Amino acid sequence: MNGGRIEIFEGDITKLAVDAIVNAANRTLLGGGGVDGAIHRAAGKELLEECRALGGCRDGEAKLTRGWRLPAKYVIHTVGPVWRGGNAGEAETLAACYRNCLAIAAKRGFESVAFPAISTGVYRYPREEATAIAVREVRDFLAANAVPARVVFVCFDARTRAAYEAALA
Ligand code: AR6
Repeated sequence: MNGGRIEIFEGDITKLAVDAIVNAANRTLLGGGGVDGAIHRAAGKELLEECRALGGCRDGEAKLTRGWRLPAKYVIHTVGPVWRGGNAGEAETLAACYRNCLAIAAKRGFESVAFPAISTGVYRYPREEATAIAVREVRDFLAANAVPARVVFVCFDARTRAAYEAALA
């Protein structure tokens, strides 16, 4: 399955020594709660300074920064959709997040990329639907691209892990 290129990790994404971790950010790119807050705390104030120069980010798009004090070399910041019931283009926007992050990783030659479950926290995207989109987009991208060699789905809790296991099965 996936040639062993997809892994699940249950824990804190800020601990991972990969080429890039993905941040589930907001349009300002100036930090927030959830995984965004954890990444900014662990990376240090230099990350915020670098983000200030980026001028924000549109929903579904992605922007790259250094990882600063993180064990990851880079952070790919993306803005997932706020769940509004499912008829506001949420699925396409979420798919675009995964595709655009992977495109940056491929362009930069990153071997390993770790994703949190984008939009499934504060933005309230239903977990099972979001993980199915994440798995589909990553599989499709890996089938068409040699890089990144490895993608990690980071699950902050057991329910998210179960959702990824079901989506990958
Ligand atoms: N490592 C891995 N996953 C985490 C971590 C962590 N350290 N912390 C939380 N998660 P959320 P969103 C999981 O709310 O829904 C922020 O304020 C969490 O359990 O972080 O895209 C931003 O600034 C959930 O499964 O992101 C935006 O305003 C997943 O990460 C807004 O939240 C995403 O939850 C974005 O909301």
